[in-house]
Amino acid sequence: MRRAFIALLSAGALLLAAPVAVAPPALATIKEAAPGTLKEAAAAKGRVFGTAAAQAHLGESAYASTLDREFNQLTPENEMKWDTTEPSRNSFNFGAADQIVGHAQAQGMKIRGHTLVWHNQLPGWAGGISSRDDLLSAMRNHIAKEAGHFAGKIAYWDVVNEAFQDGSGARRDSVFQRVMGDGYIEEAFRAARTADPAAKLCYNDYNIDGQNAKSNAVYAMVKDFRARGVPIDCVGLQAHLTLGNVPSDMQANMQRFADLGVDVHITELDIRMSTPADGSKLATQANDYRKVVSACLAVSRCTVITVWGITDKYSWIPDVFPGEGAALLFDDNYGKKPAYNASLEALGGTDPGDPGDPGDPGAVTCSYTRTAQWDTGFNGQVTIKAGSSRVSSWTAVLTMGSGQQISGLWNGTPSTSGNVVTVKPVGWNADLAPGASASFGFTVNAPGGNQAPPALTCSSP
Ligand code: 9MR
Repeated sequence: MRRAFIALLSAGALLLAAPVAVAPPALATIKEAAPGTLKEAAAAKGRVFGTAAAQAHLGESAYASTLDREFNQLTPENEMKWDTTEPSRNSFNFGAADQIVGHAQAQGMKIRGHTLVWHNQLPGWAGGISSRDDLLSAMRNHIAKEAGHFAGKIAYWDVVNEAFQDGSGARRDSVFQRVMGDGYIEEAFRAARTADPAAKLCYNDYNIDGQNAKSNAVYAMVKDFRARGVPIDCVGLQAHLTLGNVPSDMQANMQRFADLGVDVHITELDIRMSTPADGSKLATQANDYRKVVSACLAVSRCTVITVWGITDKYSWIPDVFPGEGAALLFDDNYGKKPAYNASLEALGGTDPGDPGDPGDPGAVTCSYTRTAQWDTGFNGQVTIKAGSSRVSSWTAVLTMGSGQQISGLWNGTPSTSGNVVTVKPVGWNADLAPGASASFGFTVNAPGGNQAPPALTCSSP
């Protein structure tokens, strides 16, 4: 026998469900003691927690729901790169980028533009220019058109990416460097400021996470830019790290950049290991993520932490480093890895999937969040959480308000009777270990503008 819980969503939902059943203590049933997602925990610390994401995967429901649940900043992984946006000269294609930007905006996520000037993923026509004036004009046009197209939507731009060499800290030998010389970086920043005055403009690079010749060179450049009034607002430390090798001076390195008057962002965090993963490697990785998050929290100007992908399934690592991978916070099946829990804890959060209230043996509780809204509808997400005993299945019942209709539902199996929608699992998310949770999402059409949350109850099985 399972108990059913009525989750009180808001005073409005309460009125819809049962106008007389005022029961304030039930609120405590669904109230979490600490933030339960990365983005909520980061927000409580005044930080943003982001991920790279690919437009091509947004149609995969577990991908989109994990993205939307956990992250409040999105970096398009490839869609804004020069070869995609300007494949031939002065002919622009923003289709894929517009789509992923639209998704991020609907979710209220900040967007990181990535990246305006980079030697990789550069179209052949640009790489073939040999006159300084011509390349400068092509670069200025690219920045004006791309940053101009997205102006007002971008929180941060990676204006120039990876312009320094490993080891020596000398400038990387790229077409920009060869043809335009050292001055191209500041030209790019000036053009970006003109095109989108509201975006924070960042220099982004890898292997500058600790203090070394390369980060020293970037430091000297930022110091010089600040002294001469070249517009730069932030430095991105990519943080593509290997297991057990978080630089011990990462915090000190971030602090020295912050002391120049720029924000510091961790922009592409992943921590790779030799595959297959095992418990010991995953524990080391969790500790590594904890160190990175804690270092950021110790520096007040470290305001953004972004991981380079949601799930290990789509990480760039195995393609480039064969035999390595498992570098991210969610495994191939979107399961939370120890690194996820360590990152959340370092941010002061607690996984609501942790074994919960021992006073509720066998019960499930549920909660609702609105994940997007527009004039005539909204998206909602329901999370069902097992108590201290395993449950083999669950049922959630949504009572829709007046003028509301569910037009799509994912990660659940709905059946509708009048304004009551009963949702069962889809199979893979039926069985919940003690304290574990499952979520489903749905879209509500509400042409009359009724945004009130549906009333929600849940039970097991
Ligand atoms: O993750 C990106 C991968 O899908 C691309 O194939 C690759 C091509 O250059 O770029 C990857 O992202 C890179 C990022 O844009 C800049 N820093 C290093 C990242 C990993 O290579």
